[in-house]
Parts: sequence; C-alpha cells; structure tokens
Amino acid sequence: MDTKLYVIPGSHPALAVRAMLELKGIPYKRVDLMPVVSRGVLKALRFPGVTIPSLRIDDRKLTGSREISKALDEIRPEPPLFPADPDRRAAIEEAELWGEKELSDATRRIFWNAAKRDRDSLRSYIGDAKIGVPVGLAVATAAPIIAAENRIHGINDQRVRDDLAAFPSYLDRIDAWIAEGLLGGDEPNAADYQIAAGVGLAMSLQDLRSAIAARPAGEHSKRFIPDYPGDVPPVLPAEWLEPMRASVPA
Ligand SMILES: N[C@@H](CCC(=O)N[C@@H](CS)C(=O)NCC(=O)O)C(=O)O
Repeated sequence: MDTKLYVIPGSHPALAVRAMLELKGIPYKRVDLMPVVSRGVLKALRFPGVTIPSLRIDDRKLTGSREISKALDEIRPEPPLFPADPDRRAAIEEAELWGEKELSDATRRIFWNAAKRDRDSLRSYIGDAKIGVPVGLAVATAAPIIAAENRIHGINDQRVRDDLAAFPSYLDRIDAWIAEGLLGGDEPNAADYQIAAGVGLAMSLQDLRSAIAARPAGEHSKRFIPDYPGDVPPVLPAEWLEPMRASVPA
C-alpha cells in the first residue's frame, strides 16, 4: 500500500490518525505542512477538502479524521476501529463525532488563542517535522499564520472564554464514558483516538494541564497518544481559567 499522511506538526486530529495507522500496522510516509500553506497544497493535490489530516492510500484521497477512520476499517478490517455490534457502533460513532466537533474544535480555539499570546511556544510542537524552512524562521514569521488560523476558525476572546467555561463538563463527559466502558477498553476504538488527541492538545497547555492530567480523561489521553508534543507556558487570563480551577477537587 502506498500511503501518505498530510499533517501539521502538533495537529490533534492528525495525531489521532497517526495512532490509528499504527494500530492497523499500515506503514505511511508523513508529509509535514505549515498551517494555511496546507490549504494550498491539499487543493493543488485535489484532495476532497483542504484541512489536516488528509490521507492518500494508493489512488484513494481522503480528508477528515472521521472519514479516514471509517476508510481504514474498510481497507484493513483488523483490528477494528468500530465494533460489529450495531448499538455499540452507533455509540462510538456518536462519541467520535462529539470528539471532533465539540471537544477538538474547542481545544483548537483555545490553542490558537494561547499561541497568539506566546508565539515562541510553537517551536515545541515541531519536533522532528520537516516543514521546509528552519524552525527559528518559521516561528519568527508565524504571526500572520496565527492571525489567519484565528480568523479561519472564528476564534475570539469571548468564544475561548466560553470554551474554557465548558471544558470541565467536557471532561466529566469523557470520564463518564470511560467509567461505562465506551472509552478506554481493551480494544481501542475510533472515539478513543479522536478524544485522546483533543485532550492531549489541551494538556500541552500548562494553563490546563494539572486540572486534566490526574483525571481519567487525562490518563486515557496519555494511554492512546503517549507522546503528545508541545508545551505552552501559562498565558491565558486567570479569570478565564477559574471554571477549570474550580473543577479540581480540593
Ligand atoms: N475536524 C477536522 C479537522 C479540520 C481542521 O481544522 N484541521 C486543522 C488542523 S488541526 C487544519 O487543517 N488547520 C489548517 C487550516 O485550517 O488552515 C478533522 O477532524 O479532520
């Protein structure tokens, strides 16, 4: 199988797909792209969308982590990312959808708002990625990219403050799914990876890390995406973090 995965360093849905490819034992070549530039590249390559992750397997082109998880089960059924039992499958699909739409979108907004306040922390997400320019130059010139990402994803301070206020309820929901066995079982499923990656990005922010790490949701994330890159020092206003602080048992 000739497989190429298009990623942005530190992208949470891309890390979810990387972990799924590893679970399936599908070798792949990784193509690292800069945010925004990624849109032009994927368009030129005629992918169905312009977002990361996008995956080419032989002559099949896929965009979107949920589209990819489903296709991976068709291409290589074992081990399955979705169970055969229809009720359980529906529950996992629902959790995966929530992970993509609610959790991951909120985490992305929080991340880009924090990156605007501390551009240099982008360096910590790059790791071994080959983005085509020296890391120092990429970071020094990242301001327009950060501004574009904030614009593309409709990010503003009030929205991020609302995301942070909702975040404890997101963690409660994940903890409950772990307790009931929907997540975190012996057989990893697509929702495990989607949700672990969203939580992983959140934990890469020091502002959020300690309130998440000791919870089942934090441990679950570490199990499924053990080496989530990145480290953003405390940058968010203390009053925005109050709901997260209050969610930690005394
Ligand atoms: N919800 C989509 C993610 C879409 C998305 O916004 N991806 C980001 C990376 S996390 C991206 O492509 N950013 C670059 C851009 O929008 O310019 C999925 O799960 O595949």
